[in-house]
Amino acid sequence: MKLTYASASPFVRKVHVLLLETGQQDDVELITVKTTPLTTPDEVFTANPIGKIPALIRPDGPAIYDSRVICRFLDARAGNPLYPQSSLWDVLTIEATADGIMEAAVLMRYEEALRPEEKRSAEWLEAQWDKIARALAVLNARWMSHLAGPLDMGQIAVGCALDYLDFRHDGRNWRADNDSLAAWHAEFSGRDSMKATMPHD
Ligand code: 99T
Repeated sequence: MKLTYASASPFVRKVHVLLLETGQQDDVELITVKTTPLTTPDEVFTANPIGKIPALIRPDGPAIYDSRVICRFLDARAGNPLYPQSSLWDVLTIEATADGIMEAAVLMRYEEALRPEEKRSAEWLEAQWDKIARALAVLNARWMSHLAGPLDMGQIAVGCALDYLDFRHDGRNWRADNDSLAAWHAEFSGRDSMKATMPHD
């Protein structure tokens, strides 16, 4: 199998960390691509008509896409260790919260990196950051005992989302109002799979 890949993408990183944590890294070749909403290589569109990464290209079936779909597929292949049935709805909700943080943070990144300065909207950027701040507050207040439990896909997604905030929006200082989450993140970042997949351009 092949995965459309960019180190900077937190969505791709979720899949990469899952591969490492479940010992499937040798089953998937990483195909490095450069894609933005304004420049989409043919191979990205071929795998996903929406033009986003990651997509998982399979020899025996259609390519599948959206990181949540790919993560469910690869986890099922490994016997479901990261989406345990006993806490499935909590795991999926935490993953959706982390993905929402990533989506807002990536939109901010595109606004700042791709739009000419005179067309950027400070109001729109702040509205995106407000979503992120609300999601962080909920993780910090509601989900810490879950995050402290056995490894699952919710934790991996939150780890990837927080590292992406450091990578692209360091100046926002997400740790300021989220002490518990910051302490959890410091420990979670020590995992080999997280250290091996730190984002870079
Ligand atoms: O929006 C585009 O056309 C290209 N963007 C992407 O492919 C981003 C890369 S993160 N991926 C997604 O937005 C995937 C979201 C989807 N719901 C999923 O797979 O979960 C790039 C970040 C950066 O370069 O800073």
